[in-house]
Amino acid sequence: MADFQLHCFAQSGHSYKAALMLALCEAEWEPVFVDFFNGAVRSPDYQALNAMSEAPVLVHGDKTFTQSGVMLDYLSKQFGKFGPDNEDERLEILRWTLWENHKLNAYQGVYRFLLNWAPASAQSPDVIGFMKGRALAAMKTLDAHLAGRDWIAADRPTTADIACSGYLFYPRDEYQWTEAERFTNIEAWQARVQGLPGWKHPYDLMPAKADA
Ligand SMILES: N[C@@H](CCC(=O)N[C@@H](CS)C(=O)NCC(=O)O)C(=O)O
Repeated sequence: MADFQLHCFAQSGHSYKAALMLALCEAEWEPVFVDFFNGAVRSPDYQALNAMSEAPVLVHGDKTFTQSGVMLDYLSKQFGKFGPDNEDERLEILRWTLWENHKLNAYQGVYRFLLNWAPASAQSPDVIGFMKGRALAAMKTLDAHLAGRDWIAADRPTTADIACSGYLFYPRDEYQWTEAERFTNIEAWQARVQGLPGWKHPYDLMPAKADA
């Protein structure tokens, strides 16, 4: 058995954060497929693993972690990588990790879910439009922050960069982004993230139903 098990699925940007961190740290890990689109996170077995009914879940020996930000913090300490060098950096990483969970990845994730996988009865144009507006506002915030800087929270990549990567590498057509909805500072930063040794696309790191 590998050192780490990550309960995840390919379309999950929240899971991608932990999967990408494991890959960048060259950890020995294996994915455990979560059949999210068939309601797996609501099953009693899964809720025994994660009472919050969410993917991802990270298992390391006798330790079980939920919440991607907690996993990134734990893994950065385990591997001595992508963590802070001082208290100011620690707080800056925490600030962006809290923000991405609330504003960036939460809205992008729900917006993309509604567009692609929600039942027709849940695809209200008003709700989708609202989610899209919130997702774009968060991307505008990140784009402005990245103007004139290479990395989000320090002068080198940290878990804040990995956290903000959650939903940004999925195909643009899954969000139906138009050509006008482009963020050049985010795209330049994404190229730097993609250049990190061990980087992989979410669809190459985590299982989907067909290959589970
Ligand atoms: N704050 C959580 C968010 C996790 C999350 O929302 N995961 C989605 C899948 S990508 C989920 O399981 N959603 C179930 C639900 O909201 O009912 C984290 O960062 O781990």
